[in-house]
Amino acid sequence: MSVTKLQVEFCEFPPAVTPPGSTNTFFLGGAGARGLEIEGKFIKFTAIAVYLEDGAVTSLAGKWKGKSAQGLADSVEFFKDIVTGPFEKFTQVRTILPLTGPQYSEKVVENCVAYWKSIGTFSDAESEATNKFLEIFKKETFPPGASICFTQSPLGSLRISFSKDGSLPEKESAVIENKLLSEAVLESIIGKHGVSPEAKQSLGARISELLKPSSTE
Ligand code: HCC
Repeated sequence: MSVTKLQVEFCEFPPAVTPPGSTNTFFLGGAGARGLEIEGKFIKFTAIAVYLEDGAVTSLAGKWKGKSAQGLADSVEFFKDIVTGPFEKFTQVRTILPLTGPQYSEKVVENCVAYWKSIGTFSDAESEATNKFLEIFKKETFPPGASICFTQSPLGSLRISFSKDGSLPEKESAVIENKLLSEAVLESIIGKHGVSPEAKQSLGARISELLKPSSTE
């Protein structure tokens, strides 16, 4: 597959990876910064890359082939199909500014819970899974350039791993078996109210290109 690498601030994301906890190859679907507006200035906190298992292209083609970059980037359903599709996903979050484990994980959990409330689901299993998630991050610190990695299987396991730089961790630090949490972590980044509109634009443009009739025949 012909995909390029991407650079977000000082973070370079290679075009293809084999993530921890998987034997498959994944392509770089898209990447972008996650920032916050602070006193009128857009401050970039993290750089987020979303990789998809190679089989994702065939899976997405049926419904999305021939759609424009903007058509995909603006479609809530397109991102839903990425989040819930029957292929593995790998998300690499790199810190641009330093964050502590609790700072990062509390934000993620807050967004996941908001998402579940919006779709009317939230049970003891999710409450337990989010507690486990917070526990895993409790003692971590992320200096600039560190990586927080999530390998999401379509069956619902969420593998979490860390590295102090851009290199991929050899093995995962923890696994949480909860499908809704695994999906919500990615949904909170690229879903309807996702924290990285830049990553959504990037995914729309690159996947539109990959699904161009000429490049998939
Ligand atoms: C999420 C929510 C947040 C992030 C994410 C997924 C994220 C957090 C950045 O990747 C951040 C910035 C400033 C803070 C705390 C966290 O990248 O004070 O669902």
